[in-house]
Amino acid sequence: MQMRPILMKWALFSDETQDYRSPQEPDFYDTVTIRFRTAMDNVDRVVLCFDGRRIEMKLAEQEGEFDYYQAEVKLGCERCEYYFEIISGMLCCYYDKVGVAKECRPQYNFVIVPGFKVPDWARGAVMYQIFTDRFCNGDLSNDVESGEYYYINRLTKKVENWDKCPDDFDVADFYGGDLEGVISKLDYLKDLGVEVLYFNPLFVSASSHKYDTQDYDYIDPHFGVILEDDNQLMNAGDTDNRKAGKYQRRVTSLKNLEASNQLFIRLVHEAHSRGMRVILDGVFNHCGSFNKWLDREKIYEGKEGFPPGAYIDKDSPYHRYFHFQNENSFPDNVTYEGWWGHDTLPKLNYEGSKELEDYILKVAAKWVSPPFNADGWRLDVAADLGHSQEYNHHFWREFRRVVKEANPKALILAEHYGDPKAWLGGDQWDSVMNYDAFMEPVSWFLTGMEKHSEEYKDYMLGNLKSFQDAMGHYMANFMTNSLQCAMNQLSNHDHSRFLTRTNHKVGRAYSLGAGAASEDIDKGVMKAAVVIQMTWPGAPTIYYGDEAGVCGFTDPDNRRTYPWGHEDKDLLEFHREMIALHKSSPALKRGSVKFLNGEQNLLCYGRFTRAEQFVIIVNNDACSRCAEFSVSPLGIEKEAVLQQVMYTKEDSYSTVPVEYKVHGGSLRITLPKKSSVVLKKAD
Ligand code: ARE
Ligand code: CA
Repeated sequence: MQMRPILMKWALFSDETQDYRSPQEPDFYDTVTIRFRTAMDNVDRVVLCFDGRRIEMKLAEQEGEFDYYQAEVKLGCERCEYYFEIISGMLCCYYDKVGVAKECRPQYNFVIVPGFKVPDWARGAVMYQIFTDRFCNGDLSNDVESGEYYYINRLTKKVENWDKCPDDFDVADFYGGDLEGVISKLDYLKDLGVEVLYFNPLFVSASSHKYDTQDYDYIDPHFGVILEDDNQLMNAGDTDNRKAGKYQRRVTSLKNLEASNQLFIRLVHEAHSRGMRVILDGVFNHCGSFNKWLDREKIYEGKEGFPPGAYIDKDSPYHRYFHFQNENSFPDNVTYEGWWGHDTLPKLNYEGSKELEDYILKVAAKWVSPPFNADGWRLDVAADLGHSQEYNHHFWREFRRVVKEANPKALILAEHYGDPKAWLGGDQWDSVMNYDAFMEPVSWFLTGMEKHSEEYKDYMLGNLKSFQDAMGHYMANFMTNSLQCAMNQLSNHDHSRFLTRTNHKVGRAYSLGAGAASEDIDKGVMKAAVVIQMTWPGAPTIYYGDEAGVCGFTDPDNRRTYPWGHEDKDLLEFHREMIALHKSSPALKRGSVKFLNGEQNLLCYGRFTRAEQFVIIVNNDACSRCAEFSVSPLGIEKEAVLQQVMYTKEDSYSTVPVEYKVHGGSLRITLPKKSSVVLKKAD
């Protein structure tokens, strides 16, 4: 009897990308072809264990060093799970989403949900997050004025110096950024390579961050349009209220509100005409205390057409929109529930009012429909919504139904910390802001900084094993179509900026100055991070200004203004190059991913399809390192040439092509300290 060679575990592969499952996003009752790769002539059998059935896979193709096994399955309308059993002589092992395993691991099974599709445009799309007040001031006439109104007992302040860092408490500080400013920079963003704009909240609200919605039906006129005439008219009638600090001057003018919505329509139109999409921040767990439903600030009290708010009167038609601890404390009932105790963020009581649910669902559909035509929602604190898990899931199912009905191509992307599986089963969200399987591991691998605590954890810095384990585990929480549109960020408005994190002691950078130069940062590490971001499965999302070298500790320092005119040109050009590379490569946008043999501080992985292969290596060490590893798992031939398409080190980068030869399947390369390379298999 002929002895079989040992089982080549490195060659075993399958995932939920197009190469190994077609169609990748099957419909109800579709027939799906599932493939599995092994080394050539290396195994006896591959069994597809599909929903309790054992299906013998057939050897369908031999190519290069591999055998491709194949099986077809007919779907119904239910979710199914599968994994593979590989048998070679006496040996048997399993293959699931995380890779080869000795035992079955049901939590890592591959999953098919018939009919679950994410918007095609969102998969691997390059997104750009804009905190509008701080991005660009395109219209001076709509600026919030100093002393215009009170917000949490503090008068609004117009910050006259665009380059000044935000103060400690800056929710009532306004820099004047607006939609006109964004429109004026659309060509800049297009040129950078951006495909999707994600806006922090834009609806009427008294704060600079606008997570406390005053009115879900209109864009805030300070971001939109303020017509002079209206201001004068409104001021005249309300001097007393204003003196008493109660009156928010401009936003209640219908003319301003409608003009602002018109400007938003123009913005979306301008973005669409450049091939860019627009997604909005949907803050539906809570509204703002300024909202007419509560009217804590008594803005609407006594005005024609406005019934009393729930704060003021127990008989308010909005009473059941909120949850009051003490039902006998009217008027001025301060016992309403606030999100995480914030009294500016009254939690909406959906279980108490079907009318409220209907209203918010209408809002959800309205903004993704003509004439507004937004392309989707990012959902604030989405897991907190409602008072029970049961209601929460009910709401998101309804939300998906109405949004997709209104606009089948709309994206539904939730903010979520923790395990998102319960919402990613195909019936609720498309995907999430990717903290666990992106921002967090990338941050501590490269900087030692833990985003959750903004603390420096020495033992996490360069810890490859933890990085691979975390990524493997958390990525398996997603079906691959969800993962492909997960929002992969290095920074955002809730966490310190990545460039600041590279100083390993985040707090120190706090408000040192607008430019990067004064801060003890490491651009080499930033570039390595962007290399990972642009070559990792998901939708790479740039937080405005990161590409220009903006620094900042966590909220509010992470909301510094965009440094127009004094951008870090080197970082900016580098972003442009990396984005272009990402966009031009199907393997980077939608291909498979596989770790290659790395070591402490040396991260090696591949992105690949059957047609295109990339090798990415990051040396995060403080000294130069030599890496030697096999690239065969990516399907690269034993003797091949790899072309360097990007090389980064401390203060420079290069796209000059350099050839690397693969010998006997193995690649040998030396990288200086804090550097990275992206290599592409030459055609
Ligand atoms: C304001 C001030 C802050 C101050 C805070 C508390 O700006 O400086 O520290 O009040 O007094 C919005 C504004 C914030 C504002 C907040 C409250 O953007 O500026 O803070 O409202 O008025 C957790 C949640 C997560 C949430 C963050 C903020 O899980 O959902 O906290 N993120 C969303 C938005 C925010 C927004 C809100 C919620 C409220 O993205 O911008 O805040 O609508 C760890 C934990 C996470 C925690 C995270 C960040 O990683 O694991 O659970 O997120 O830290 O703190
Ligand atoms: Ca302005």
